[in-house]
Amino acid sequence: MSSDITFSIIKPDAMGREDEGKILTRITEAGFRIAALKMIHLTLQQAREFYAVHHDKPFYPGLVEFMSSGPVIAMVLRHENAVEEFRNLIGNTDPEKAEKGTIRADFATTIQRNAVHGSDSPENALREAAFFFSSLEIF
Ligand code: 3AN
Repeated sequence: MSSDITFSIIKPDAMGREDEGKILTRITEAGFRIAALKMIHLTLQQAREFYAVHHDKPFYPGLVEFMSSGPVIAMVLRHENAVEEFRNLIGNTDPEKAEKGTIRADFATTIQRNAVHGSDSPENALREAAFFFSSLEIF
């Protein structure tokens, strides 16, 4: 399966601090091309569906409440080996463990409020992109 796209969300914590411009600059300066982008305020139900894979985890209720707490920016990004390259750019889920210079090291505050989402596999990138965008909206 193609790995030239990944899917990302700039999360409500980063949006609330108005860090979205700086984060988008970091993403494009790292060579990612924006193939689709929209700002959206997820309902609780939409957040539950998006994170359904985590429904049995203890952090799930807090995660879906947080992700529906304010607007987010959802985007599809193009790059060679996009999924892996983007996860390298954002760093570890836990900002305490995120490598210096990564987006999460610089913008995340906690493991939950971790500024950005990045798909963890090419299959999930396609599924997540299709959750937010129709094929006509991905360039
Ligand atoms: P990643 O986003 O780095 O792929 P996942 O898929 O394991 O991480 O987790 C999805 C989201 O769930 C994370 N981005 C984070 O917001 C939240 N999360 C993961 N682990 C925890 C945890 N232990 N406590 C609170 N929230 C968590």
